Amino acid sequence: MGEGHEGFMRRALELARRGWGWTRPNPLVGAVVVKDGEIVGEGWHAVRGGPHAEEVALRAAGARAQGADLYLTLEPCVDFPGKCTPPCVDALLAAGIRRVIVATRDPNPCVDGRGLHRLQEAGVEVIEGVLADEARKLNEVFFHWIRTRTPFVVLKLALSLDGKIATRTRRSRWITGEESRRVVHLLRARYGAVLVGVGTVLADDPSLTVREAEGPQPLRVVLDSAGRIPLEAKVLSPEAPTVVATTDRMPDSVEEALRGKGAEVWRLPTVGGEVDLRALLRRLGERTDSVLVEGGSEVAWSFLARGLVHKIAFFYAPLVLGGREAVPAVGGEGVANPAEGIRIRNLEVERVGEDLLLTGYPEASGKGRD
Ligand code: AOF
Ligand code: ZN
Repeated sequence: MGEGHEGFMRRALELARRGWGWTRPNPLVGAVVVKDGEIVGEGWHAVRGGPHAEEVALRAAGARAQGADLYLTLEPCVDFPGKCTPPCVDALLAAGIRRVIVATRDPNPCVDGRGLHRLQEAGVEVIEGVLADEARKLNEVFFHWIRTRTPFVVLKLALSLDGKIATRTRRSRWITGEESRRVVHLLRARYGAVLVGVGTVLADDPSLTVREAEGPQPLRVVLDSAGRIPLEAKVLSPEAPTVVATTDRMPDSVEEALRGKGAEVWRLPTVGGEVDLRALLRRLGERTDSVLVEGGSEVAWSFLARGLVHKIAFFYAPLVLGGREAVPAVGGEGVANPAEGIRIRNLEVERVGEDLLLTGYPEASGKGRD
């Protein structure tokens, strides 16, 4: 696998990122057409329902695509029921592409190797696996959702160095800096839904919209088993849709009032009197590909303890709050023994302004711990 392949694939990945936030639940895809060592066409998937990356790049290349190489961050698609664009494999063959270099296969069960197979059958050379890890990471949401039809769950917390998300007087504004807050808005645009517990609504009254970044508004979800959400809560504002996830404990009058404010009310099965999070995720997966869980402390533990978090994003501020009555980042029962703790794999650290952003993947995610 030569340097040249990686260079062009890196460019394709860069192009793919331009669709950030707009393609869900479809993947981020980039395409580069190369003839005699030079780029003669580029494309990316810009918006859900719009043309695929391949189509855009082939159109840009025009007749120069004849006999050229095509670099793709994802296997090209084939025809399948319910699809809204023409299959890319046919377009590649019609354009006379000689060789296709892909980063990864498309895990969509309707594609899953069929695209590559059809190319090979038609005599097109296929090289697979160039920058595969980068490509899988770029589309970690799509890879999860297309296989499970449940959302990719990211737990985001803003905490002090000593692990608190609010002071002893329950105040949390602001622990992290402005840059971190801007990054959070970018995350809200990327992920399809944002979720908080009703405790956070009562304590902070967040609006959970995207304001400090370019991007689509997420679906807002409030976990509220008993129906305690105030009707004047900012999360019920009209700028973005809202779901209140509840149980039969919510009085009918509250449900009616919430509907009157434009919110959807989902009465879900329960576990120990609270909303069954697995049932919630199954229903949410019919609507979107991902959810950013923004707390609070009890909600964080509920998701983590059940093995329902796929990724964490913890923003640490260079600040110590102290206080035995302060709110810990993660509440609940916790574990009795350090060996039972939830281990985080592939931890990465980056600086965001004065803060540190730690990302990683909880080990037991998806398997379930309860
Ligand atoms: C995209 N953009 O650039 C590529 C995709 O409904 P459709 O016709 O847009 O097809 C969506 C599927 O096509 C998607 O789930 C994925 O399997 C495949 N590839 N999708 O949105 C692209 N190359
Ligand atoms: Zn396609």
